[in-house]
Amino acid sequence: MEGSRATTRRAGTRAVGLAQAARGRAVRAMSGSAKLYDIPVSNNGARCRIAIYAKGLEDKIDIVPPSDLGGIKSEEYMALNPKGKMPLLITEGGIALWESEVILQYILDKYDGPSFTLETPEERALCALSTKIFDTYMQPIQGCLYRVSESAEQRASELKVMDENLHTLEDYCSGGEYFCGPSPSSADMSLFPSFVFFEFMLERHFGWKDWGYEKPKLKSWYDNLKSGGDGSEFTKHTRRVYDEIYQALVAWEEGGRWETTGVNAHKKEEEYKWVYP
Ligand SMILES: N[C@@H](CCC(=O)N[C@@H](CS)C(=O)NCC(=O)O)C(=O)O
Repeated sequence: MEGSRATTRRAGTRAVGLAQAARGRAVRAMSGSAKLYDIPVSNNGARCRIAIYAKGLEDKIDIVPPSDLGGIKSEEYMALNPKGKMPLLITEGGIALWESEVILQYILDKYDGPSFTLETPEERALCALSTKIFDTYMQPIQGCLYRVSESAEQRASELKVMDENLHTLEDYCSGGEYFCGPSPSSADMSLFPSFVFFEFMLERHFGWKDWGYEKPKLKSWYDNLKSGGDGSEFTKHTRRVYDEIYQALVAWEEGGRWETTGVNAHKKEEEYKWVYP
């Protein structure tokens, strides 16, 4: 796809028509070095940032803010990602890729260096399943922890589903150093950044004593990736992403986010359950 077939059109213009896109061909933007549009607080984008750091790709993929294209809801950005969300990858050849798991798998597949592929089909299936559980049942409602919600009832019911799915993930966590066992995989990259949200928000803003109650495997996995220690190269990168997200969440907190999004007001409605267990 790279090289001669790459278009030279500016990012933001529709490089192929809708009919061509509809035939399953990728939307192309500009060619040149790859660009990941993302910001530090973005937990979905962070799975791609871990891959970029862990494969040593910072000179091959520039991480730039969506504001370079006028922001995620600008016409220019939405021509490249019609959902208006981060992350967005423009490949070296000018293909616009979105959905963080698709971008992550592309980065792991495309570039030299460790592929983080697990050894057996069963391990790989469990890695994919763990990520799918999060992306299908948690990611779409994680906003209940920090965004405006229609009502306290809706926020509380989504919080309950989050809690249930944390228990489901506990069942699939290896209990070893990494999510799927002794080796790091894409499941670590995909899940860890969101657990930075969970620890921060459930304990500091929802008053949970322990975000990982009754989930010893998830806790020890998370603590390992958060530690950045023990001589493991991989945990240095997860720790780096932890710091990026944590600092951004502190800035949200200082800006009064849990007040302005109505979380604090909802928590006063005592007929709903906010603190687990
Ligand atoms: N399923 C998408 C979710 C993307 C997503 O929700 N991204 C967040 C940042 S982590 C975002 O752009 N939020 C802003 C918005 O929805 O307006 C993915 O995995 O890429």
